[in-house]
Amino acid sequence: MNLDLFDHPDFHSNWREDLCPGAVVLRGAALEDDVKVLAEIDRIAGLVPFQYRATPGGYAMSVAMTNCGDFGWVTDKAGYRYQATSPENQQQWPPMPALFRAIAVKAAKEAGFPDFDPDACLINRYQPGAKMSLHQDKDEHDFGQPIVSVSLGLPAVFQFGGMERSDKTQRIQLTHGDIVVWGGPSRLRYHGVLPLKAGEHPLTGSYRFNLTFRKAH
Ligand code: MD3
Ligand code: FE
Repeated sequence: MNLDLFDHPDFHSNWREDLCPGAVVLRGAALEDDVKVLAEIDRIAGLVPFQYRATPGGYAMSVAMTNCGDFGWVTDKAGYRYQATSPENQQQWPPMPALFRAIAVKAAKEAGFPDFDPDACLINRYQPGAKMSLHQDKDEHDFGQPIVSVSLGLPAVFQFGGMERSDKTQRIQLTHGDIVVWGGPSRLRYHGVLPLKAGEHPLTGSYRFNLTFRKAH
């Protein structure tokens, strides 16, 4: 047995946890691309800055957001929706980088969704205290397509429940490099993120980033 393998800087752990039918965690699956992905996030945020958008009820979200791809997810007093342009500058969102698409498509394939064809990537940025209340992702047109989530930076406690808001929830920690694929019978489960604990990550400082890849249209 060659234990040195595990000390080598090129060795990245990557293991699979089946959470519930249709939901798979690929631990560490984005580690090998972390620096490149973070550089792309920086570049995209330079084109369309992170915004604290308002919910339809008029409250500012604690999570800051931007998007890339053919469509971006936005919210304001008119409601939640996908649109092809940014409300800030009326321009198309920056294209989805080929690397982003490749990571998402590969993860979906590993989780049993070989036809995933994302056209939207929502980029969430959490600072300490930022959270996302329990919700369903149901603004997409085809629930047969999964959602792929990539976590980077500070760890978060992710919460997922069932098909009703009142269903019992489970908690899992999502850390730097983890990818989760939510499809099939898990696609419409309620989920959320507990308030981010303050900390310092060597690559992202005091932030957590989460990319969610979706087929919006
Ligand atoms: C479970 N984002 O942007 S990603 C969201 O960490 C969102 O920023 C969270 O929920 C975040 O909508 C969680 C994990 C996730 C994404 C979609 C799901 C879990 C899901 C869809 C169905 C069930
Ligand atoms: Fe969600």
